[in-house]
Parts: sequence; C-alpha cells; structure tokens
Amino acid sequence: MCRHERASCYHCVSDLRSEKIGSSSCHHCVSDLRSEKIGSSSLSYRWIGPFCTAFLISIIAMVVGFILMPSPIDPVEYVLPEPNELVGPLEPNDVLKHAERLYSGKLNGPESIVLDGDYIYVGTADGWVNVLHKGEVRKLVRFGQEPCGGMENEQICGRPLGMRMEEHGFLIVADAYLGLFQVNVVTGDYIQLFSSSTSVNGKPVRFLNDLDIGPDGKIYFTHSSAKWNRNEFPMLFMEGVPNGRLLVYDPKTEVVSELMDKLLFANGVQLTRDKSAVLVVETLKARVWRYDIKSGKASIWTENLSGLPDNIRYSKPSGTYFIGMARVRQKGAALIDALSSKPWLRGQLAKLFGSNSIMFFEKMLFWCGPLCGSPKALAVELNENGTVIRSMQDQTGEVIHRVSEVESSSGVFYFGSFDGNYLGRLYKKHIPGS
Ligand SMILES: [Ca+2]
Repeated sequence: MCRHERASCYHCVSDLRSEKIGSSSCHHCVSDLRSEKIGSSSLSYRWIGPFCTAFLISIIAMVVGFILMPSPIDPVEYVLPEPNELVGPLEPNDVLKHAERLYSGKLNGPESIVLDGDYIYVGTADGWVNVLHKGEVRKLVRFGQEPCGGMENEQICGRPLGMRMEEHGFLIVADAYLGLFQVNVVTGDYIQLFSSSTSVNGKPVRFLNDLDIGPDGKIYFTHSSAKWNRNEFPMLFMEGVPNGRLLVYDPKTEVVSELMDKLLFANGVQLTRDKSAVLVVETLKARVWRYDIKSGKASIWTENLSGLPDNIRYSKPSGTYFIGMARVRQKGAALIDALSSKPWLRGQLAKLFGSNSIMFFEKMLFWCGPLCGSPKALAVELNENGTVIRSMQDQTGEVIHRVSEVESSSGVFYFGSFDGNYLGRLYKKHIPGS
C-alpha cells in the first residue's frame, strides 16, 4: 500500500471509529491495513513526517542565521610557508627530559626570566613580579589591583611579561595591560615609564609583550596588537590582521616612537650582539625581523621556523640566540597553518567558540602533540646569521611542557613558559655531545 493510499485509509478508520460507517472501500481499506498487520497504535506516528520537516527547516534556518550573523572578528588571509620536516638540528630528541622543575606549584606562568647572580626574577599570572632565591618565592611588586587570578581579571590586575635588568640594577618590566615600569628590586618601589592607555602614532597600544634595552638606555619593546588584549589572544590569531609594532622609549625625552608596524603578533625582542640592530619576533608569521637601528630598515633575519616563536634571548656564553616556541609547527600537523588561508572558516569558528572556548580548543590540540606527530616542547638555538643550529625538545612534555623563553648563564639553562607552574632548569653537562 502506497503512502497516499495509506493516508486515505487512516481517514476511513477514523470515520469508522466515529460510527460514520461508510463505503465498502473503507472496510476494504481496514482489511488492507490489517493484512499489513499495522496495529492501531501505529496510527499515532502520523505526526513524525511533519515534525521531521519542521525540524529540518528549523535547522536550515538556524545554520543560515548563524552564517549571516556578524563575526566578532574581521579575519584576513595570511600566508605561512609549508612547515619544514623536523630533520638535521631539528631531529626529534628528548634533551629537555634531562631538565628539572624548580618551584613547582609555586609559580603560575613565568614567561620571562631575569638572572641576577643568585636571584631570579619572573612575572606571573597573579600580576606579581617575583624574586626567586634559595628555594623561596618572594612577591616584589604588582602594578595592578585586585581582583587577581584568572585571565578575566588580568586587565585590572596586570600581567608582567617581558623583563630585563638595566645597567643601574633597575628591573624594566613590560606589563601586558598597563605599560612599561622601572622597578627597584630591593624595595619594590616603581615608576611607570609608559602607560598603555597612551596611543602612539594615533594607534592603541594593546598587549605589551617583550623588551630589550640599548646601550644608550633606550627601551625597545613590542605590543602584539592594536585591537586585542592578551586575554583575547585567540582572537588575534583567528583574525590575522597585522597591527603589532616595535616601539622605542627614549629615557631622555620620555617619548615613545614607532619603529615597525604591521607585525602579525609582535613578540620577543633582542638586541644583536653588536647592539646595531633589534631582532623582533613575529609569532604568527613564524619569523624574526632584524631592525637596523642606524638606517631604520628592517629585513628578515630568519623565517619558516618550526614553531610559533615567543621570546628570543642572546646567550653570552655561546654567542648564540635561543627562541622558545609557543607551539610546534610540523608538516601535516600544524593547526595555525591549516587555518591561515581560511579566513571565512576562522570567522565562523570565532562566532561558534568565542575567545575562552578557542583557548580550550587550542589546549586540547596542544595536548595531542605527540599523537599529531609533533613534540610538545621545543626551543631552538640560532647563530648570528639566523640559522638554526640546535634544538632542545621534550616529546611528551613530561618535564618541560612548553617553552616561552630560554635564559642562560654559564653552564645552565632556565626555561620559562606562559602557562607552566614551574621554572625549568637544565645543566649543559646533561646535554648529549656538549
Ligand atoms: Ca612573549
């Protein structure tokens, strides 16, 4: 019995039940229904068809509505070259497994590190600049106010990132939200050198990231975005608009000037050994620029790095440079690369997940590192020409899970990470072949 005939019979059955006993065709119909062994209870399923149709229409309407809904970002395409195979100096290794975790559980996100004899300075997610000495953590200074803890409070509390010691023994700190500060490391007193609420060249200064100091006292520093704060960083990479900059603070005039613009997530800063140029990390392009101070010209120093580079530091003992990677880029397993050429998809994902959910999503992908064929932790060493000559990795993240910065002194490396709860330490004697 076809569907049309069946529908007509249901009407007949209904008529029969209400004692409108009619034509023999109806009796015939009932007989047909019985012969198909369709019980009366089956008749109650007649709503399924219309329900399914309405459901499908609703889903289509929701999908269309979602696609038409404005995205919180204005994504653009950016190009990343095909990631390199991890071969040669990038050959998989577990050098970082020889490291140890110091102050485990006592630090939250020590991204940048300053070594000063027996004292170590780090900035953490609770807004404090801390002094580490003989196993103790002492809170030195915080630039913001309570509430603190959690990324949602960072805008008020502050978040110290890059830091350096200047020649007179003051600590210079870039707080991601609040600006540049000069700190007395004995008393914790500080003065604000530059406030992030001040625009430079008519553009906002958001997400201060890292700094270095020239021999004349000028402070070269980056801000990663002109639009997004640090706690919105997933939006920065989902949008892909290059508006980070390299700025310079002149202590004589107290003026901040722009040196480089249009950087896609400006990050680590390091003067070259001869102090003639500033190396500037552009995280989302996986490359580093060399800004010549005298001429004001910039050129690529190294590119297509095998990760998303964070801070860069010069190592005096070896005369080389170290870069910590926020994430590893490997052929066939690089999320950022996969999304870089798909701005429409990034726009939809930003609507769907929002900033917090994207961070969770990113974290899940990070933890699948070994399954995706990439090491969790990677730091690379480069020579003066910007060539990678060595790498230190931890394939499972068991000891060092991620590297934001590598700081070195004679015989020792220290590793910071923006989301770790420890400071990593590795004695060079434990590195095979050293
Ligand atoms: Ca950084």
